[in-house]
Amino acid sequence: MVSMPSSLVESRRGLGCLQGVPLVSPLSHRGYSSSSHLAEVTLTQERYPVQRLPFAVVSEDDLAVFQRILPGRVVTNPEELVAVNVDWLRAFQGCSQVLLKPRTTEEVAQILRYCHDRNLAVTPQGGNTGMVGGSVPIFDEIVLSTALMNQVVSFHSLSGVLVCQAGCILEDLGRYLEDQGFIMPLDLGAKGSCHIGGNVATNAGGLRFLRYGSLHGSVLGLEAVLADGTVLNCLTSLRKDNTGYDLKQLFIGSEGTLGIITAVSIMCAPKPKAVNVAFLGCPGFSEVLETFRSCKSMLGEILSAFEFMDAECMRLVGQHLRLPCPVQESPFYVLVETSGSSAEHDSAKLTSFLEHVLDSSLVTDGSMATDLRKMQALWALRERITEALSREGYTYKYDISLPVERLYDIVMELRARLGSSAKAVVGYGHLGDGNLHLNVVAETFSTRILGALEPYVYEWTAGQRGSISAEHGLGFRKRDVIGYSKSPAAVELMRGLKTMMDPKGILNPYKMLPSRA
Ligand code: FAD
Ligand code: 2HG
Ligand code: ZN
Repeated sequence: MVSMPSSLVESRRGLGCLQGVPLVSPLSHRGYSSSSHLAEVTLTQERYPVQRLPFAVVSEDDLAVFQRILPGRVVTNPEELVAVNVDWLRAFQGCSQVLLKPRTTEEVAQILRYCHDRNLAVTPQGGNTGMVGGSVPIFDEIVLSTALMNQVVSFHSLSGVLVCQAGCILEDLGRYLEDQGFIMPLDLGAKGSCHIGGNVATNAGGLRFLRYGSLHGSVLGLEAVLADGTVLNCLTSLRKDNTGYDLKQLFIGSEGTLGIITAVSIMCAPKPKAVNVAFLGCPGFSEVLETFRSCKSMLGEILSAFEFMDAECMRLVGQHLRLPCPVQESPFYVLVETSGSSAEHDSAKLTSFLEHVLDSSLVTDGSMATDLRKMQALWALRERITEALSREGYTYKYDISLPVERLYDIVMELRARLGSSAKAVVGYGHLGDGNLHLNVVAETFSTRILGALEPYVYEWTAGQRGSISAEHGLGFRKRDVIGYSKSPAAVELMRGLKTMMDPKGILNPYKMLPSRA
């Protein structure tokens, strides 16, 4: 029998929570840290109007059952629970008293079967790098981590299909594949911490989307455990399979609300033989757009990324991360990556593209890299913007897709609207996919700034027929604004699916679907 932690006893009286404990950044073990100043994080239930649903509270008997299923892998030590209760952005904090660390699908099934019977709520958690408060409990939900489900099951070098458990870290999978001449079809700044299961659950986009497309295409199969403990094995490795509804698609982007993904089968790409990165300075946003047009027409099939950032982003990565700007200071910067099979052919194409954009004054200065270290240094300027922003202060995040020609308008409008109340208003992102990361940084969270931003940003985005969440999902933060991008009929159908698959609502409650008015 596991002894009952005193904080758990308290929680039965009044949901006592972990407050004021110094927080360890979830990414710090891999060299990233989310924030240099460890300010206290406010409990989500105090900051937002949310009511705990009538789930059971974990009892001593429950802990004993969990211990039997997962010997030595039931965590109740409050210090160890801090990191899983707080999200990467330090914007949301729950007060879970239990962390479960299964190793196998069968263990996940036993846990969910039990939680379902007992009406205990569960938050699935991968690397806890999500941006919308989806990965942490809101109240005292049990955290089920995939951290120990990190085995590769198989890799087939002819088809390029990798089958692995959900808790494999994206970067580890990349290293494993590299040895065999392959790469993962997705890459993101959080690769050192995020899990492939979390990537699939959020339908992560990232830096290779332009080339390899969405996980809805590259995930060939998956295995998930449903709310009542049923194991759904859709772990096929076939490219083509039109036998009935494609159930795996339901779980891709379902943010832990329909089932716990325990394994995935994913199609990987051969490692490109020649990779080049060019980092360019542009005098204005219209030149950024023209550079993109030239890129598509002159680089064609070898173009693998087209990312942009504004001068404010460059200032912040310089100030907080000491990353030097490799080109002359400019209002905008663009990162172009090519990936192909012939170094000579690709560099000839890239050279003529660069001559064209420099001659036509679309670009004022540029820096090129072909060796790995220099390419990584150029990529770091773009990949580490999120980290630099968190060091600047509290960040209000918007992740929107728009017609590409309107992508920067909202950044300028918000600068005018907020004036000096914001420390920084920045725009950057996956321009090649029409995806803007609009971030507003202030000293601390303030309802006044939030009121100036919302619903303004959502209304503006809907007015452009854009999406209010291009790649990060809805989680807790954005569940109530789904209506800006989805019709009432679509939201009702989603609710119906949720009710059918999880009638007691135990899987990641308070997330993704809007609260009932
Ligand atoms: P978590 O954060 O742990 O969880 C995210 C959601 O998935 C939660 O709702 C959780 O309940 C659910 N979940 C996790 N695992 C499972 C599972 N096995 N089964 C069911 N549900 C599960 N995102 C992008 O799309 N593109 C980017 O370019 C990008 N760059 C980033 C850069 C940085 C520096 C950071 C910090 C984040 C970035 N993100 C990006 C956001 C984040 O990394 C992704 O959403 C990622 O896919 C989350 O994976 P994770 O393992 O950390 O999941
Ligand atoms: C990126 O593309 C991520 O860097 C994070 O999606 C974006 O922090 C953000 O707003
Ligand atoms: Zn992104």
